[in-house]
Amino acid sequence: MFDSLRARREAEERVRKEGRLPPGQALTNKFPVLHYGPVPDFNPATWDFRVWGEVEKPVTWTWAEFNELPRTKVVMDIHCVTRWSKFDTEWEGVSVRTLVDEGFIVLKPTARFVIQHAEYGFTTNLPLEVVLQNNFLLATHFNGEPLTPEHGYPLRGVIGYIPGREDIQTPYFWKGAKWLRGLEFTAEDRPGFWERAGYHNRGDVWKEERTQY
Ligand SMILES: Nc1nc2c(c(=O)[nH]1)N[C@H]1C(S)=C(S)[C@@H](COP(=O)(O)O)O[C@H]1N2
Ligand SMILES: [Mo]
Repeated sequence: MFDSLRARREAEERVRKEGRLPPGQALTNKFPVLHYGPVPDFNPATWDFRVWGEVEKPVTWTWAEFNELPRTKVVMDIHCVTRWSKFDTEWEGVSVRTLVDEGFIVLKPTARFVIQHAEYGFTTNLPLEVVLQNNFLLATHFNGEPLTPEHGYPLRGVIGYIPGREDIQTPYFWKGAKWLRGLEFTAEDRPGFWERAGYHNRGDVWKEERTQY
């Protein structure tokens, strides 16, 4: 118990020295669960993933089809607005950048924002440029295992900090929707669930953009 407390402190000191601990954050080795509402069931026979809005052709993928899309792995640090940070987390799934580059999604020039739509109507919004960054992924796996139900199985958005990538934006972890069912590309920005509840619209972890007030 005290050994693990000391190990946590030492790990936190290390990431602080490396410049990877954002202001107001603390390192955790746990993986807290945070969301509003119940954990939905998953039925692979009826699940689908929709892409619509400012795209040349809306698409719908079944679970089987989604699993045929090109896959990517990314290691990043995730930062929750409730002040815990988890380092060197490994995610596997589908990169929106790859889907666009390889023509699975054809954007209209008017597309500027992306709304993630999840089960029970949960949404969160990001600028298109952020969704196309390497630190945003449609993830099916965490640390080599399928997501657990409470962390978003079968699919969630994830966003985090890739060490050294000061050139790309890092929003807080709430901007990854668990139980993700679709992406809506829009011309205008539209605040999502937590953004309407008072969270910051951009939520940059390095600028501590936690709330609007
Ligand atoms: N569908 C859905 N996704 C969600 C949320 C939610 O309420 N519903 N909460 C967000 C918030 S506030 C956080 S901090 C992260 C937490 O993810 P975790 O439970 O895997 O740690 O999920 C985000 N994604
Ligand atoms: Mo959160």
